[in-house]
Amino acid sequence: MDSAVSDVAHGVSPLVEEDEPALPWQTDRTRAPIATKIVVAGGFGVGKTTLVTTVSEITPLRTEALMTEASADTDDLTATPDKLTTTVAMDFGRITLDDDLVLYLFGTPGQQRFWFMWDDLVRGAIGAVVMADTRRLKDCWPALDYFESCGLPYVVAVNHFDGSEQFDAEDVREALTIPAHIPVMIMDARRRISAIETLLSLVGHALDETPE
Ligand SMILES: Nc1nc2c(ncn2[C@@H]2O[C@H](COP(=O)(O)OP(=O)(O)OP(=O)(O)O)[C@@H](O)[C@H]2O)c(=O)[nH]1
Ligand SMILES: [Mg+2]
Repeated sequence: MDSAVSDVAHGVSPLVEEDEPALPWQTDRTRAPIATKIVVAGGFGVGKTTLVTTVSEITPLRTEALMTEASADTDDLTATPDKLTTTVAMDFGRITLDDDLVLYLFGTPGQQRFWFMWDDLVRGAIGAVVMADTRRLKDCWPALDYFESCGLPYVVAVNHFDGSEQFDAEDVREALTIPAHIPVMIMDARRRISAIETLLSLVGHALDETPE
């Protein structure tokens, strides 16, 4: 699929081909922007803060705290040996798509001791991105269970880490037994285009799932 967005840090190019004339609704500046809330969830250290930071057009709010040896037994750093901090409340960022769709992004904390905050973080959200790392797929189970049980639309985004084996999205779907109607995609949370395509997929899926 041709990418619909630019890879620059600020401003997102219109979702139309260059030689395609803009439709009247696309140039109507009087339309009020639609604001939506999206949650970015997943296991510890899977790249939630990275995703929010990569796409945000404002300076993202981050609540990182240094990790100490006290967490060594609970937080496995084998997959991310350079990781020094963890999110202790939430990440917050904003991205405007197509001039009038504003996504407010809320990244969850990954450590299990902060899961009690999820009920507050998801309130009012239209959907969630559940991030997964193929080296530790089971870490995303709690997030999958959570969104399945509360009925919030979600997509699964496999954050591909350098050096890890690359799998097809369909292999990941099978491994996690994700139903056919839920999008599963391979992405890179450090690449703006890739992260925005994940968000667009979630918005499309949430629209499909939400009754008029
Ligand atoms: N190679 C690679 N590294 C990544 C990618 N995404 C994140 N990282 C790195 O992986 C580490 C974890 O990233 P974070 O964004 O802090 O993960 P998180 O899910 O917010 O972590 P917690 O809030 O502690 O649960 C950081 O050191 C990132 O630089 C990726 O796509 N590829
Ligand atoms: Mg984080």
